[in-house]
Amino acid sequence: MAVPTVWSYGALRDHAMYFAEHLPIEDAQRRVLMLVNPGLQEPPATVNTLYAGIQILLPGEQAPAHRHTSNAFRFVIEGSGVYTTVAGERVHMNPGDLLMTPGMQWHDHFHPGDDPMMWLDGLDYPLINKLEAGFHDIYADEFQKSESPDDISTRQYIHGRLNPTWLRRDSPNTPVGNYPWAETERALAAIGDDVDGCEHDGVALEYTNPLTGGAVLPTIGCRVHRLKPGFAGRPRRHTPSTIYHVVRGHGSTQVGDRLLEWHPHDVFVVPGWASYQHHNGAADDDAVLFSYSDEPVMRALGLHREESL
Ligand code: 1HN
Repeated sequence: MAVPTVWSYGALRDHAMYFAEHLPIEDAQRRVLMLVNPGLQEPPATVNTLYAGIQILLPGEQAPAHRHTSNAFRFVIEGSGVYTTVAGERVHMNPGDLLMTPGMQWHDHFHPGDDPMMWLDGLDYPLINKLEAGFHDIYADEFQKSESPDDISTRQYIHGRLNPTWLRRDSPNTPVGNYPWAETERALAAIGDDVDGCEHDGVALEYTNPLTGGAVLPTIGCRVHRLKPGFAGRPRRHTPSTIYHVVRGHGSTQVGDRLLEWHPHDVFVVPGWASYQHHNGAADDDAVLFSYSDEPVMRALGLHREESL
């Protein structure tokens, strides 16, 4: 059973750097530190249905192309310069960007920049494996060729409410390649202090599929939360299991009987049906959290349930 856990970025970063120095990318294909929940070691998972991993890519390195049924996304932590090629399109990565790799789309990563780059990988592998639907293919060549204009799937949908009419597709996945951090900041700034937001989750915005208004992936919903200075959330519990990543600020979240203290870039989890209560630890600074959960699965199965405490 998943237990409330926090992983400190300082320790993760040191491990990732050590790993990058000692394990050639050619041997690893991907260098990912999986954040294994102490209550979910075999098979390993971060919460019941989802994984979180910290991936590191060094300047000059390439992670070769593959695809899998598992849906994935990346949330960039530090560095710049990397682009990931997803289904033939190069998608550039900068801190705070949320990039999509829906199931069965070929993807490889290349780092032409100057500094190590690290990001959070989110995947639904634990769910897909439990469903015995995990398939994985290796690309015939090592890397994909660029087949469309760079970042076009981001640029075509960047407005969010003005969408290309010629691209309506019947897909359970968002057509957006990247939700850039600059746009996320703009959305939070546009709201400012004029609303209180949610009494549990703060000013919480969901990243949506612009064609449906629904979640970005069939199994994973993503959000950004602004906890105003001094924010003290009201406790609640819900059936979705949630993984949080701290974008900036510091604070704590009481999860069941554990108090999880968090700082920039830490990762922590709120297991399904565990009570949680967020606190922004600063009286005059925002705390900003990114979160993802299996809420779309709970809703699709009629299992979504929540309770204010
Ligand atoms: C994967 O394919 C990636 O493509 C990252 O970057 C993390 C964790 C488990 C299984 C596959 C990637 C992964 C992964």
